[in-house]
Amino acid sequence: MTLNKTVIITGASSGIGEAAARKLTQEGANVVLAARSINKLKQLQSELINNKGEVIVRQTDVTSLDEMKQLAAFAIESFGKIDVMFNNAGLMPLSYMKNTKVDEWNRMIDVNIKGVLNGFAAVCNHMLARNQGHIITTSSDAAHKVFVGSAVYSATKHAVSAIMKGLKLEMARTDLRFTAISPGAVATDLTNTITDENILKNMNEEGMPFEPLKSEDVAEVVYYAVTQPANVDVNEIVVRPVHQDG
Ligand code: NJP
Repeated sequence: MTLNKTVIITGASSGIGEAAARKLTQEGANVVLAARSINKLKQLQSELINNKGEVIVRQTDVTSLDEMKQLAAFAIESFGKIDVMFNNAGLMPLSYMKNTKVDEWNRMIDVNIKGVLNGFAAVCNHMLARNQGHIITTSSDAAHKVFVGSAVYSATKHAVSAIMKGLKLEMARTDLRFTAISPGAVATDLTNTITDENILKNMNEEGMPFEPLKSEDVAEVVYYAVTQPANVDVNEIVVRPVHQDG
């Protein structure tokens, strides 16, 4: 069965977004890949060329509402509709609060929270006019917990959780759907944004005591959410490695 959907994926230049692009185009979805690294997007586009679904790319910074609106317009121009907005872009520069990495706090607020709001704002009118559409957001198990070093990251993901719950409540009389996917540890480049020496030292000393998920595992969850019947709204999925202890 071909997945006859148009899906915008933010943060598609690596990790979970890239894996979702692979999976969804294999299944026939047309995808619009967005991130700041345009060369990585073009490279991925060329790798996916033989998949069933079509791939187009657009350099987009999710913190810019204008760029997000242009991304949505580009998707509609190219494929005639947007079925799914996958708000996946994010960063996780964990740090101790005492080290006052204010720029990193602000950056997480801009990308992880405002980026998600911009994603919704960019497609809201289109989806409401069609009374059809699906907002999927990569949240985190950090939306359900706080650990030392995660205060601001967890705050951004708690905010994502509140936004997704608010959308679901407000839109319950429409046919729009809302899914927050909260992964545990996934092997991606996400930790590359960490600059706090204390956190890096701890990470190096402790290592990871269990095998993380692969991006492909999370891509399967995205596929599950988008392939449910129209009357089924999967609102929240928490998915962790089998040996991660919550
Ligand atoms: O990480 P990574 P993931 N505008 O670093 C993009 C959540 N999560 O796949 O712009 C647009 O490979 C960046 O692209 P570029 C996490 O919070 C993960 O793990 O070219 N895009 C890249 O494509 C995040 O929400 C884990 O630099 C921007 C992508 O974001 C999501 O998973 C656990 C951007 C990051 O890809 C995907 O992250 C968890 C901007 N301003 C939640 N800034 C995990 N990996 O363990 C960044 O609970 N990007």
